[in-house]
Amino acid sequence: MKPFETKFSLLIILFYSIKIYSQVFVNQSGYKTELPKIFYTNISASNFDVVDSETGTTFYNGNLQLISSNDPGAGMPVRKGDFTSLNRFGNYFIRLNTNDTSYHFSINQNVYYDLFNKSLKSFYFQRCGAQLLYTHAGQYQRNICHTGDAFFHSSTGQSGFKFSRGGWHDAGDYGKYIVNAGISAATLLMAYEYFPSYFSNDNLNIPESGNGIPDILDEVKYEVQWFLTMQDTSGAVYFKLTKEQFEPFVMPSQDSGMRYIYEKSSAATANFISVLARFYRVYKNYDSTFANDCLNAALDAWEWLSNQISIVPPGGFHNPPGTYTGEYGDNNDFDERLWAAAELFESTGDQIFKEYYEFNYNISGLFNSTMNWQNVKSLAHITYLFSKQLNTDPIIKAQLAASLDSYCNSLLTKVNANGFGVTLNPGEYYWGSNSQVLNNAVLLILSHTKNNNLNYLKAALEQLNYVTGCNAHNLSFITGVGIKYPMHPHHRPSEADGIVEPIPGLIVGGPNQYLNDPVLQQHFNQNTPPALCYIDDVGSYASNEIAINWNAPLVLVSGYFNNISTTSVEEDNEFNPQGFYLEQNFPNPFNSSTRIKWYSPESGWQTIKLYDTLGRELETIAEGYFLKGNHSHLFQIDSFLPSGVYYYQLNCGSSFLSKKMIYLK
Ligand code: 9MR
Ligand code: ZN
Repeated sequence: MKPFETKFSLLIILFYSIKIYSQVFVNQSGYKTELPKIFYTNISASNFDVVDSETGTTFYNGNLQLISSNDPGAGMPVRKGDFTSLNRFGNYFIRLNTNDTSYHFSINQNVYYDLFNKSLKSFYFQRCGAQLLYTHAGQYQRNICHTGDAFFHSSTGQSGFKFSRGGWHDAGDYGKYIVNAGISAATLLMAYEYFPSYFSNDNLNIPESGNGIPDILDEVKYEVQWFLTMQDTSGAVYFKLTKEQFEPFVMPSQDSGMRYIYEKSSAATANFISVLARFYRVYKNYDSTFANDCLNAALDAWEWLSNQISIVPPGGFHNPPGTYTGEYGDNNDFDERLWAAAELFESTGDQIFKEYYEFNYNISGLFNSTMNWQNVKSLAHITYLFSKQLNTDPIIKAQLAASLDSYCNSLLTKVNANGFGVTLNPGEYYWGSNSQVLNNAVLLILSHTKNNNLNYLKAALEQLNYVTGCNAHNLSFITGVGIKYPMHPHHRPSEADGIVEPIPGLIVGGPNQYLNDPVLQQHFNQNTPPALCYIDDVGSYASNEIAINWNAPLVLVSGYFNNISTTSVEEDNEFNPQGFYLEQNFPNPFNSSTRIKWYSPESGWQTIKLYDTLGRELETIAEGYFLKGNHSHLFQIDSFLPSGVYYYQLNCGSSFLSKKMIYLK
């Protein structure tokens, strides 16, 4: 090495190590107006400025709070800064009094739009048996794959071919597994079912966009159609469709060789029931024929399942000799059956399913775990707790609500014990830990809708903050979202397509203290703080792979925060210390003769201004000295303004409140 090169690489190393060890961790997606705004740092500074990145003007300064001098998760000191009350739309960075700075981020109403869209669109990029066209996939266009799906594996005792094209590739590999697809599809359906107005977009630019059906349902239908092919005439459902070995890192269309359907399983059958019963409910208003086919398939599956006294195959599915693809091993199908019964009850109101759930619901406790592919008990309980059936048992519902509340309280305890506000204790950084964090956020959000406890909402937001950059890696764990994100996910198309940028919107598994792959073992050991056991290396399948069941809760949580109406938030003093009230206009859309109403807690000079979705000020709607009390103003706007989404913001002194409006000429 020449002396010059040595010096140069030393410099790089020095720079790199400074970057690693002293940092300011922000949500790289940005901070939504009116919601809490928290960041973290491991630098021992005492205060911080929030600086407008265009003008250099400081708009906020505050003190840092020492959370932990040695955080047990991340093994570093953690300080926290809070700039919640800064509601001015703009682009900023944090500057500590030590002069250390953060990545740039924005404050506006739309910061989660990109994250939400990309995370949902990523399911389209996982489609199997379809060509992805340039119009929908852009540079990630690719040829059709796996048209030969699939042949029965000899372990099924059957032979020959069963048409089973379609569905999503499970993860970084090209396999398709009913069990894992079950929680994934169900979580997307849950998002739509509980928050329909948040998840009704039909403009995601997938092939079905613009067909009048929400894209999230179109995307799930793509999976559901594959589910239907995995059912046997007996009603039972086959466990998975994969090769015997994981594929080489080639594009899906280049992946040749036999793919097999593996044996029937009770866990797969129960997952199938839950998804199809749920799909029926949300889809019947769009296409009742297809929806009924789904319900009937679910009922046939139940018919088979209810005749199996114990788990099928005995001990749960295991790979037969010679097969090394994913196993999704689970020797207990109690929770899957309970969930299937709850979904069928919700879809049919039938006494049989009601009794099954009510007889069994408390056998292994109520809410005492967060859902994951292996344990879906909480999904069963959620369905009953949120049931719209009239004949539910009010006592059971009350028990479930109380149990969910106390479970969410235990999540708050974890938040408080963790330097970064994450719902993981040391020991809980398992394979796919990021999805556990997000599923915890799902429970917090659902519980908040029941009891309006704002601490749950704040905690849910902290979980989203964590995966978008408020973590010890100073990394957004989602490809293509934020500034620094994984560039080498264990995802075959992202690696094989020859494009530097990975396919966007995919969340990686995240820190895994159990070091379940050779790359993790090479870089870390059991003394590594659990939250640090992550590496952006394509070989680290146990920390840097992507998977549909990890992306699904990201869709729910980011879509929720993208759309959340802050009305409930404003009514709370914690979020609105000044007591302002700006009435959300119903019906939204707006037209140029909509009356805007607000309440001023004090007299003073007040303005209402109009902004576009990028936070650019367009014009002043109203301005003047207003007395304490109720006011209203007729929205009068210049005729140049095109129809679209805007924000209007009420401003008095240092207080701001904003609302989204859909303006229709
Ligand atoms: O997500 C699964 C994780 O919980 C398990 O610990 C791990 C090992 O069994 O398997 C993970 O699932 C993988 C599946 O088996 C095959 N496709 C990729 C999945 C994500 O890594
Ligand atoms: Zn495929």
